[in-house]
Amino acid sequence: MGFEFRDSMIGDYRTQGYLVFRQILPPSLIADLRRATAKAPELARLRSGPQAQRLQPIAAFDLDLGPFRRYADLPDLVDAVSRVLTPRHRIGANDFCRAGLLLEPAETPWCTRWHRDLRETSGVPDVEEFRRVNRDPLWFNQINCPLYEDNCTWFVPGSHLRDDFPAETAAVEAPLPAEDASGEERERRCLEYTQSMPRAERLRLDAGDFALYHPNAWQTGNYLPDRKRVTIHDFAPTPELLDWYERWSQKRAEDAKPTVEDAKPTARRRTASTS
Ligand SMILES: O=C(O)CCC(=O)C(=O)O
Repeated sequence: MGFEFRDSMIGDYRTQGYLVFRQILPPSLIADLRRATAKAPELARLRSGPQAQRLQPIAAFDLDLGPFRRYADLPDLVDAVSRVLTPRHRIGANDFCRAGLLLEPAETPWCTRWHRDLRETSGVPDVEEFRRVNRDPLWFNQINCPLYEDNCTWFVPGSHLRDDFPAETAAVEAPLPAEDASGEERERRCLEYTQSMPRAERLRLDAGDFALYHPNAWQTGNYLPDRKRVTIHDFAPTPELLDWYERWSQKRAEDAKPTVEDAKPTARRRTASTS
């Protein structure tokens, strides 16, 4: 059965922080997107090595964006996103300026640490503003749209609406597998690590599903080299959210600029600080 919108999805998304539109992409579009992304793993590995996990932004690479534009304009998808978020949230805004492709590693299993994408400490343009918009379930959003079955993403439902629990911060720090462990040991340890987060759920996605989720909820990814992955990683911004990211980028660039103090010779700085 194809995708059908249910009104309960609107409330589910706000309280859980994620939602999956099952089989919303038609097979013909999946085929076109698979063709358009066929060389993405090679491009990503040439650029970042065999364990590359993403190619981003797609607009910076020699990929046919035609099928991506058809995905962004898909009537069922535009309708579902506008009902769960608002009609002002549009996929493909700014011609996929932040969209990427999530890929499987070529050599060995690995996982990222549990994280929230953005926190007050992420160099946000205005901390008070961030506190307010971050508790609005519709302000930030992220998308995973798999072109092949994808079981990599893990998520803690409801965590977008609250601060961290102590058991969660402890789970983040649990040990990850050693670099030189065997593939099977790494696979087992990464799985145990992701499962150790209280209330964590795995997003079990099939080709053509569309997961919408809050990027500042607890999330992680667990990756196996023998499970092909090509998943569109995207967002559906409003003009205000695009502006927020622009201000965030500018603030981070300013924060990264060396200060006069940084430019002083190290010995002089050491003397000054002890005098
Ligand atoms: O690979 C994934 O699906 C996880 C993505 C993730 O953790 C992130 O975007 O920060």
